[in-house]
Amino acid sequence: MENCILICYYLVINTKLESMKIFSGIRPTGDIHIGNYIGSLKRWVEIQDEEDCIFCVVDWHAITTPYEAKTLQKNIFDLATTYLAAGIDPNKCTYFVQSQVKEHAELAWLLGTTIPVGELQRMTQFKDKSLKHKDNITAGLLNYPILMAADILLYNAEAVPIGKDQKQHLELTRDTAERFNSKYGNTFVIPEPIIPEQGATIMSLSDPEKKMSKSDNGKGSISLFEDPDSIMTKLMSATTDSDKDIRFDAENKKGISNLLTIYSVFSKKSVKDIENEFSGKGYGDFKKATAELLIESLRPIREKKKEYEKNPDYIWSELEKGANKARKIAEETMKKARVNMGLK
Ligand code: ATP
Ligand code: LTN
Repeated sequence: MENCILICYYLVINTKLESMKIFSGIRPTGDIHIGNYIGSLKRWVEIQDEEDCIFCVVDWHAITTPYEAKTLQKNIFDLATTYLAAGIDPNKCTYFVQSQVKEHAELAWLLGTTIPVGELQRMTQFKDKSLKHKDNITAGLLNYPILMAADILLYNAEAVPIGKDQKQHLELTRDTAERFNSKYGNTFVIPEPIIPEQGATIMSLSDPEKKMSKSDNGKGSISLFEDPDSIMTKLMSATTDSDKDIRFDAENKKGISNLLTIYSVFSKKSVKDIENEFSGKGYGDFKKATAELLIESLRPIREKKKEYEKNPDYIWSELEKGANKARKIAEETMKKARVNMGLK
């Protein structure tokens, strides 16, 4: 009996020792869509039991593109309730709002002194967003990846679950950490990306050449909280090709391949099995089945969100507890980074 207790104790300690440090965040820029969910949030929920996870509402990132000051707090609250509705458990991980831990800004400043401007100007997201907001290209937008690097490096994260569009920013984070470590001595852990094999980029339903994005939340995007009628309408009008086969071909049949990916993720069936199931059927049948699957899969998330919304005190108090936990780790990393750079 005693041996058994010892073995269990050893296993618990060992599992903890082996767990990986994870950090990730989403910008509170509006209702999140199924692309954000598949590319990022869903994975967070799956790994929170085994890994040592920190999930953040990255509000300082949300103000780098035009936004309404009056609605920012609502967006932060909405995203924080979305995390919980999707299955994030604050008892299993650390959950907080970025601006509540000032060390993010301090580390971003220090890292900024080590990053060549050319590297920031080369970032695809900077180029895309600069084109979209031509009259408002701020230093904040350019420096965004420095803040993202600070978010990750502050917590010694070994892995970062993200969609494919953020891979370039993670590479910049790695380069920044390596450059800093070799110039000022070993300070930061070099993080790896965790990008889902399936659904790394969910495409827009109306234009399958473009990624689904919060900022284009028209016909192309399905919010996690979209009402059933609207899901059905958007799916039925999704852009597909003029062919008839329901077959995965990411090059030539982008629209149908995107729908197959969505169907596969939510049904947990392989693409091959879905192709067989729908063989001989038309695009209309497949679109309708995809809409019905989405409506049923998103229903519990929508219902849980409504429940959490009734209890804002709980949400804000969990976020505050999380910020206190996060701050302790961030303060330690900052001490090391300051001293290594010759600051006090
Ligand atoms: P915005 O339009 O405001 O830039 P966004 O839809 O690109 O928003 P983010 O908040 O930038 O969303 O991204 C949150 C997470 O979702 C990131 O990990 C990102 O890689 C992932 N993600 C965003 N869009 C997609 C997509 N279409 N498919 C898969 N993952 C995605
Ligand atoms: N840049 C990311 C959001 C983000 C993030 C992070 C993701 C900010 N800080 C740290 C992972 C880790 C985006 O635009 N989706």
